[in-house]
Amino acid sequence: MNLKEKLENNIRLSYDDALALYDMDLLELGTYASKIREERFGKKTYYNVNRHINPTNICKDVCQFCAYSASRKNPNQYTMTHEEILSTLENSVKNGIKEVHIVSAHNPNTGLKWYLEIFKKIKERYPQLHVKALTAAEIHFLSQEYNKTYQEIIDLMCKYGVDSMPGGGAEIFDEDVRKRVCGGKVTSAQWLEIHKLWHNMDKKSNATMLFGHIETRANRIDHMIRLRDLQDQTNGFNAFIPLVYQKENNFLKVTDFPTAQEILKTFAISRIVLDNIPNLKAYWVTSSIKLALIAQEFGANDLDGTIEKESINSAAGAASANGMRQTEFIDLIKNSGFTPVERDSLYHETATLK
Ligand code: V47
Repeated sequence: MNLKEKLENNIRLSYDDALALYDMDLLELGTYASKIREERFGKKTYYNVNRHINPTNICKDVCQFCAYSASRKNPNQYTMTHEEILSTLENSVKNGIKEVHIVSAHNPNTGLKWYLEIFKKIKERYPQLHVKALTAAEIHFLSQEYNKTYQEIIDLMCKYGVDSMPGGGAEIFDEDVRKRVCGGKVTSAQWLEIHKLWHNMDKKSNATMLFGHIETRANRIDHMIRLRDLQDQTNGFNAFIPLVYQKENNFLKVTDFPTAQEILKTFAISRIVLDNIPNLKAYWVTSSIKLALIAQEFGANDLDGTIEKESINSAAGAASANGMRQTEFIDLIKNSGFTPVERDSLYHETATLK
């Protein structure tokens, strides 16, 4: 069977097939990806009302692409107290957030309890709030720093009230590229192992892929296939999130940036190759809202959320520091011909707006 026959008959693609998709015409690729999206979601596009909090930017690791962590490029170190985090949340809860997404740098000075007790405090004050927190990179850091196994950290996360895990820290799985962009932190195998352990607790997580820097198309396909293999075993990933590399204020020397066509192809290919991960998120923060809206025509069915404040990607140049108003989000999705559907963190629909 040739590639087009496989696409027409929804046959799972091999690594070589998947790589060959990049040579296909963009609009043809978009048609195949849209067909899959339409069959599963029709015109619905999911978003959620959430708040991002990044409690510290002091980091033991040095990722070349990161502009957020405190370094000679970003001398403004900070670590929030639990009171500061809770008072930040007070306003957000009044604004109607359903999820708090907490990701920190790898700060060796705070102690393990600072990382964990905040979840318990949030749950005590706002039991209805979904806590999405601690990337596999943070879990790896905490396990090394405090001499605990991954499973012990995961048990503590469950005990302290973490509901789901975000997809950060995956970057790009290819070992050579990974060494160059973020050598020293969680390895690809460890990232996958941590998510597997989390899924084995009957919990959900997301998976990201940082692309548009020094990786090749082949590296992206390899990344997707490693995720697809794990998802076959666990079915624990809710969403795949291709993150477009932002170039400001970091240490990585990149000269060739992906065109909009290349970004859209990557979305469409993700939708086709990751046949077992239900949601494809066009994270508007890194793709820009304009391209995220167009990505709806290339397989994406989720645009993430209102965010309120974003520090990691905005430090590297993304226009996301102040999030987006819910009304604006809804209007943009509607005006692009799709139906905005508010979802909770586990992708249950909470409100559909006609
Ligand atoms: O892992 C860091 C990325 C990630 C840059 O799970 C950069 O729902 C682009 O994972 N250019 C953290 N990206 C953000 C993240 C995330 C975001 C939204 C939703 C979810 C989810 C997860 O940000 C890091 C890293 O890959 N990042 N620097 C940069 N210069």
